[in-house]
Amino acid sequence: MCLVIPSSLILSDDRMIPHLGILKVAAMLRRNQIDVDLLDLSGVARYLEVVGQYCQENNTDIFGITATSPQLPASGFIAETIRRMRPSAKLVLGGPHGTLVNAAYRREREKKIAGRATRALRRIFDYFDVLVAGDGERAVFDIFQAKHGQIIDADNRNSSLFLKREELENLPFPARDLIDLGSYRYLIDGAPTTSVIAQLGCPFGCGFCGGRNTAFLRTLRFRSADNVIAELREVYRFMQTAYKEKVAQECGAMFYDDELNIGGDNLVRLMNAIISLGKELDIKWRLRGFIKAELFNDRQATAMYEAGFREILTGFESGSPRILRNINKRATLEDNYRCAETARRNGLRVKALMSIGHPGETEKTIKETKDFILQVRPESFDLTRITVYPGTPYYDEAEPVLGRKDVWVYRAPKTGDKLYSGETDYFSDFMFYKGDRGDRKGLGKVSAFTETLSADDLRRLRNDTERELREKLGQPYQTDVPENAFDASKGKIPPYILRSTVPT
Ligand code: B12
Repeated sequence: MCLVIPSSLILSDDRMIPHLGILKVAAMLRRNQIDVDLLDLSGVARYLEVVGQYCQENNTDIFGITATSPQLPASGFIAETIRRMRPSAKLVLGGPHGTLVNAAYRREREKKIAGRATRALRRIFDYFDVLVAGDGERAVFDIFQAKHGQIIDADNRNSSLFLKREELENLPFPARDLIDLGSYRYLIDGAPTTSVIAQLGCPFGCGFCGGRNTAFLRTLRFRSADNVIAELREVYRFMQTAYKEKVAQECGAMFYDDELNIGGDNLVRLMNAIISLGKELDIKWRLRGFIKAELFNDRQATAMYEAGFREILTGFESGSPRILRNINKRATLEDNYRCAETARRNGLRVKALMSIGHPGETEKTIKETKDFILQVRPESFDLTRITVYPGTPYYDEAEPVLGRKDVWVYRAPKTGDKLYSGETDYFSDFMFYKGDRGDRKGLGKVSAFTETLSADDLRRLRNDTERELREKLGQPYQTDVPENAFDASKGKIPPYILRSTVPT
C-alpha cells in the first residue's frame, strides 16, 4: 500500500509541519506486518512527476491519500495521474476534508435534503473509490475489502473503528521515520522543531471550526503524561538523527492540540514531565502550542514557561464582543485581555490569531479588532479571512437563500446576524489562505460575505487592516520568503522524496 501526503498549493512553505495523521495510519499498518510506502509530496512543485515515476517503478495497487480541503486540487491531480498509469488501483481518500464533507452530508441526509454537501461528497467519488471518515488507525484495514463508492465511517462513537480514549495509549507513535524529517524547516527560537499531538478533540462550538458535529474532532481524548513523554523521547531520537548537533542543546516541539489547557491540571502534569525529560536528555525544549483564553491561568503559564514555552498562540479572533458571541467563542473580550496579561506576566509572548468575515462583520467590527490588537500589542499576529468549509456550523447550519440557487445563509443563534456563503468545487477552486501571499499566487477565491460587506470588501479590509497593523506594531510582512519557497525541491525531482518500503 502507498500512502500519499499531497502538496499544499496554498502554503508559502509547505515543508514546515509534518502531517501526523497519515503517519499514524502508516505506523498501524506496519505494526500489522503490512508494507507501506510513503510519498511525501509536501513542498514538491513537480509532485505529479514523482507520482508518475512511483507508478512506473512499483506495482502498488492501493493508494491512500490524506487531504485537508485546500489540498483537494493537488489530491485530485494525483488521483488522476495514478488512475491513468494504474487503472486497476484502488484509490482511497482519508483525512479532514473527507471526514468533514461526510459529516455535512450526514446532516443533509437527516434533514432529507441533497444539497451542497451531498454534491461535495459525490465529487469525491469522481476521483476516489473509497472514503475513510474519522480515525484511520483501524479503519485502514477495512480498505482492502471495500468496494467502489463505499464510505468507511469511523467518525461515530458507536463504531468499533472509533478509538476510545483508553485505546490511544496502545497505539504506535506516528511513523516519523517515513518522512525526511531533516528536510523540514520549522524553527522555534532557532531550534529545529517538529509537530506533536498530545490530545485529540475540542468540545466547544466555534462557528468557523470544522468538526463541531463530528465525534472525531469533538470528543476529548487525552493521553497520560507518561505516554506523551514516551513519544517525545522517540521524537528526540528522530530529531537527533535528522538534525545532528543542531539539537544537541535545544530541540523544538510544536503542539498541535486544539487547546493544550482544556483538561485542567493535565497540562501542568505534562509540563512537569517535560521538564524532567529535558533534564534526563540534557536538552532544553523549545515549545509552542495553542491555549484557550478563558481557561488560561498563572499555574499553567508558569509550568509552560518552565517546560520551555516562550510563546503561546491563542484564537482571540475578534475585538468585537458581538462578533465573539456570533462565533460562539465563549471567551469574552475581558477574558482575552486577561489571557494576554497572564502570558506576559509569566514571560510568554503572545501570538494573536485573529479573523474577519464572521456573521454580522462590518467595517466597525473590523475596526474593533484592529483596536484590540493595538491595545494588546501581541508580539505577533495572524489575520485570516474566514472560509466556510463543510463540517463547520457556518456551513452545516446554513439554509438556502430563497430565490438564489447558489447562496446559503447562516444566522448566528444569539443575534440573528448573517453570514452568506456559496458552493465550492473543492477539486478545482483553490481556497483563500491568509492574505496577500495567497492572492499574489492567484489562489484567492472565497465566497463568504455579510450583509454589509461583500467578499471583495472583506478581502480589501483584511489586507488594509493587516498592513496598517504591521506598520503600527513594527512587524513587517515576512519579506525573506523567496518567490519559489513553495518549491522545496527547487524545480527538480529531488532525491530526498522518501519512497520507503518498510520492513516490518
Ligand atoms: C496541524 C494542523 C495544521 C498544520 C498542518 C496540516 C496537517 N494536516 O497536519 C497547518 C498549520 C499547516 C494547518 C494549516 C491549515 N489548516 Co489545519 N489543522 C491542523 C490540526 C490542528 C491538527 C492536524 C492533526 O495532526 N490532527 C491529528 C491527526 C491524528 O488527525 P488527522 O490528520 O485528521 O488524521 C487522522 C484521520 O483524519 C485519518 N486520516 C488522515 N489521513 C488519512 C489517509 C488515509 C488513507 C486514511 C485511511 C486515514 C487518514 O487517520 C488519522 C489518524 O486517526 C487540525 C485540527 C485537528 N485537531 O485535527 C487542523 C485542521 C486539519 N486544519 C484545518 C484548516 C481549515 C486549515 C487551513 C485551511 C487553515 C486556514 N485558515 O487556511 C490550513 C490549510 C493547510 C493545508 N495543508 O493546505 C481544518 C481542516 C478543515 C478542512 N476542511 O480540511 C482542521 C480540521 C481544523 C478545524 N477543526 O477546522 N493545519
